Amino acid sequence: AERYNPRVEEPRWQKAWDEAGAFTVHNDDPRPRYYVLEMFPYPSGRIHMGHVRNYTLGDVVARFQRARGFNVLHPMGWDAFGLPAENAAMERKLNPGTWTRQNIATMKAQLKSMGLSIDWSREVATCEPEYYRHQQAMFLDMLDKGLITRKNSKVNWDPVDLTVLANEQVIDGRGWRSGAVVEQRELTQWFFKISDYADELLSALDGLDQWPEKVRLMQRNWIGRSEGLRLLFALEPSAATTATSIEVFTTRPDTIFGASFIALSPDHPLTTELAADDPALAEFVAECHRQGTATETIEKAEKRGHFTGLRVRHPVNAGETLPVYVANFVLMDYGTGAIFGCPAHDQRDLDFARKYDLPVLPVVLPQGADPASFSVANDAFTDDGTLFNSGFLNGLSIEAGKKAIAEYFAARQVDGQPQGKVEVNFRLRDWGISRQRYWGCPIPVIHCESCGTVPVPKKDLPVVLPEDVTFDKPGNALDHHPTWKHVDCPQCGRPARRETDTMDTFVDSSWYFARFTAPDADTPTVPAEANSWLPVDQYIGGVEHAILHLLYSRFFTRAMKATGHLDLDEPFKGMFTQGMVTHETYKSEDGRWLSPEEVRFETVAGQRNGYEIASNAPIRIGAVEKISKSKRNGTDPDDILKVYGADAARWFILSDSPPERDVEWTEAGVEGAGRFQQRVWRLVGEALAHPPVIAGAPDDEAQAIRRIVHRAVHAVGGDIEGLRFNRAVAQIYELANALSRYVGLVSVAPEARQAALLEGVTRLVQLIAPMMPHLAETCWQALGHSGMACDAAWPEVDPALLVDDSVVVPVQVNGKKRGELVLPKGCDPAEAERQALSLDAVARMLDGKPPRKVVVVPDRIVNVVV
Ligand code: ANZ
Ligand code: ZN
Repeated sequence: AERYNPRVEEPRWQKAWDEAGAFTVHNDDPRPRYYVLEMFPYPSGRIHMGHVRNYTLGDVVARFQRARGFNVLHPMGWDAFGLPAENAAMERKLNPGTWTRQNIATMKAQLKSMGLSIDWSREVATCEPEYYRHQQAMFLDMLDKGLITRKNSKVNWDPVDLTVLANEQVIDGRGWRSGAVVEQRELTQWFFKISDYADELLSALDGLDQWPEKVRLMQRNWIGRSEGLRLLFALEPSAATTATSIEVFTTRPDTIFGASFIALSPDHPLTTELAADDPALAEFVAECHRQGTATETIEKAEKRGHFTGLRVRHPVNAGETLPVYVANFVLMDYGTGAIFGCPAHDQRDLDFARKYDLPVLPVVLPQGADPASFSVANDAFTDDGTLFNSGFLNGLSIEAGKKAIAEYFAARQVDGQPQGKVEVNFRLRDWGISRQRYWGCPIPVIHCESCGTVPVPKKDLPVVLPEDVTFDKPGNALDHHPTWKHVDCPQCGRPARRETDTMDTFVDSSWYFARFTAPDADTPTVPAEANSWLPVDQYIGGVEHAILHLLYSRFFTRAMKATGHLDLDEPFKGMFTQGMVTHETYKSEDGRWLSPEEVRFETVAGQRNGYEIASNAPIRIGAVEKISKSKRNGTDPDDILKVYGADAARWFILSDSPPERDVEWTEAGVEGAGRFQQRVWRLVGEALAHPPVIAGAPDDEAQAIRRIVHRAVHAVGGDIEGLRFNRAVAQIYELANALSRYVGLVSVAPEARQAALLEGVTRLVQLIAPMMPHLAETCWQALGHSGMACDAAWPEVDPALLVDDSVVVPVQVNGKKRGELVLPKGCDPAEAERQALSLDAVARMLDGKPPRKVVVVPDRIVNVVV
C-alpha cells in the first residue's frame, strides 16, 4: 500500500477546511456554546515551540468539544503593540506598523500550517484602529464612571528605554527589557483603580475552581490582604515640627510591648518637613531614592536609617519613649508610610536594631521555651507562641492578644481621636497605564490650559496613531511628531495638546477575549454575545502570565460590567498553564553553541557521541534546557513542520509528558510520531481489505476487541476532557497495538470478525482526530465517509462493553465441588456468599440449617462448611 504523505495531505486538508468554512462560528448556531482560547501571541517574527505547544493543546480541546456537539469558538489574534516593534524600527529603519504587520502575515501562515481549527474570520490585531478605537471608548466610559484617575506619582524610569516601568517590570532594580538600572521620577500618570476591586478580586478566587491552585495562590499573594491596626503615637514636643502624632500601620499590634523604635518612609510628609532643615537627613533621603522604590529592591537592600531627633511616647509603658528614624525599608504607598519596629519578631526590624543598637525584647514565647532564658539573636521569632513580657497581655495567644490590644487602643485617645483603628490593607496598587511610547493605544484625552484635562469626544474616536514617525531621537516619537499633538480643545476651541502617552499593552490584552465574541461590532462588544460566550470555558497559556495578565483581565471584565459592555465578573472559567518545551544543548569544543541541525550522533557500545557535521569534530552534549535563541537548542518550528508535518509535531508534543510539565523535544520522538502515522494508515488499509460483507455473529475474539475499542473510546474521552493528553496518547497506542494483533485473527475467521475490525479502526481514526486532524481526514475519507472527520460526532460507547469481565467461581461444600457461579469480576463477597448458598446443590446439603462457616476468596472460590 502507499505510504501516507503528510506533505501532500496536510495542505490539501487545510485548504478544504478553509473552503468549507469548517471552523467559522455563527452566532445563530443553536448548539450549546463552548469557548476555548489560547493566549494570543506577540507578533515577534516567527512562531516558536512554545506557541506550537500552546496552540496544539487548545486545538485538541476545540476539536474534541466540536465532536462532542458544541458550537466551539476558537479564535486567534495578535497582541501587536509593544516596545520590540519600536526597537526593530530603530535598528532596521522600518515603520513599527510595517514590521508588525509583516510579522503577523508570516506567523499567520505558520499557524495555518499547523492545521489549527481556528475561526480566522474573527482575527483581531490590537494595533489596528478597528480594535483600539473601542479600547479608547471604554477608557472614556471608565473615566466617566470614576474608574480612572490621574495622579502624580513616583515611577520607575528606565533610562535606556526612556519609559516608565510597572513595579513588576523591575527585576533586581533593573528594567526587564533593557537591563538598565532603574531611576525614580515624579510623573503625572493615568491609573486604573484596580485597588477598588482588591477585596472582590481576592474573594472571587475561591469560586475559580477550574484554575490551578498555584495560580490562585500567586494572585492571592499579589493582592496581599492584611488585617491590622492603624495606631497613633503621640510625639514628644519638639521645635523641629508642629506635628503632634505619628500614625503607623501594623499587623502585629500584639507585639507592642516589644516596640523599640518608630520608622518613617523617606517619602513621608514628616520626613520631607524635617529634611528641609536637616541637610544630613536630606542626603539620606536622596540616597534612598537612588536605591529605587521597587518592592523587590527594597526587600533586598541593606536596612539603613537616619535618626530624626524626635521621640514618641510609648503607648503602653508609661514614662518611656521611642526614637523616631527614617528608614529605607518603609514604603510610602503601603499602610501609612510609618511603622513601629519590634525587632524580636520581625527580621527587618531585627537587622535594623542590631545596626543601630536598639533593644531587642522578645514578647512572644515559643511553645515549651523557658521565659527566663528565651532570647533572640540573629533570627527573629515569627512563629506562633504565647505573649509574655507584655503586661496585661501576658498569657494570651497572638490572636487573642491582637483583639485585646485593639480594644484597648480603640478606647484611648490621641489628638482627639481613637488611638487605634482596625484596618484592612492591600498590597495591590492602582494600575498605572501611561507609557511614554509611540507604539501603543493613544490615551484619548486633550490637555487644555484653560479647561484642564478634556476627554476626546466619542464622535472623534479613534485617536489614530500617526504612521509618519521618526525614531532618530530617543524617547517618544509621538512627542517629536511635528503636528500630531497639536489640536484644538474640544471644550473651548483654543489650541491645546494631545496626551502623548499611550496605554500599557496589558490593557490591550485585558479584553481581547470579549472582542472575539463580536469582532466586527461598531461598539466594543455586543453585550448579548459577550454574555453568552463568556466566560471562556478553557483558557490556556504560560504560567508567566499567571499574575498580571490574568489579574488585569479579571479587573477589566468588572470595569466593562460597570460600564455596561457585558454582564459578568470572571472572564476565564477554566485556566490551564502549560509547561515549557526543552531540548538538549550542544557545544563545540571551542565553545560555540550548535543547533540540532548542525550535529549528528553515533552510539558506540551504548555511549552516545555527537559530532559537528561541518567539521566532524566531537561535540559536548549539554543539559536539557528551555529552548532559546541564545543557546540555539531548538529547531525552527517551520522546519519541523516542513520535514515531519504538523500532525507528527502535534502528536509528539502531546505524547511525551503531562501538558503542565516541561516537555523535551527530541528528533527521535517526532520520528516515532511519523512512524505511528504510517501504522494508523496501514490499519485503515487492513480494514478496507477486510470489508464486513457477511453478517457473521461476532465470536469471542471479536467481542474481546470490541471491549478494548469501547474502553479506549471511553478512556481517551475522559483523558482529553481532563487535559491529560499524554495519557490519551498512551491509550491510543495500546488500542493500535491491539488492533494490529487482531488483524491476524481476522484472516483466520473472517466472517465473525470483520465488522469489529472496521469498527475498531474507525474509532481509532476518530480518537486521533483532535490530535492528528489531517491524517484523520485522509483516513476518514478512505473509509468511505462523505463528510469530514472534523464534523464527525465523538463516538458513543456501549456501556455493556465497559462492564468488567465475569469470572467462573467454583463452589465447594466441605471441600468438595458442588457447583459454580458466574460472577462479575471483583464481586462483593457477601453477594458471592448469598448466591452460593442459594445454589440448589448447596441448599439441599444445608437442609434449612445455617452453615457453620462460609469462606469466600474473591474471584477464586467459595467454600461452605456445614
Ligand atoms: C509592627 C510589627 C511587629 C510588624 C512585628 C511586623 C512584625 P503585611 O503583613 O505584609 O501587611 N509595615 C507596615 N507598613 C509598612 C510600610 N509602609 N513599609 C514597610 N513595612 C511596613 O505587613 C505588615 C507589617 O509590615 C506591619 O506590621 C509593619 O510591621 C510593616 F513583630 O508592625 B509590623
Ligand atoms: Zn479648553
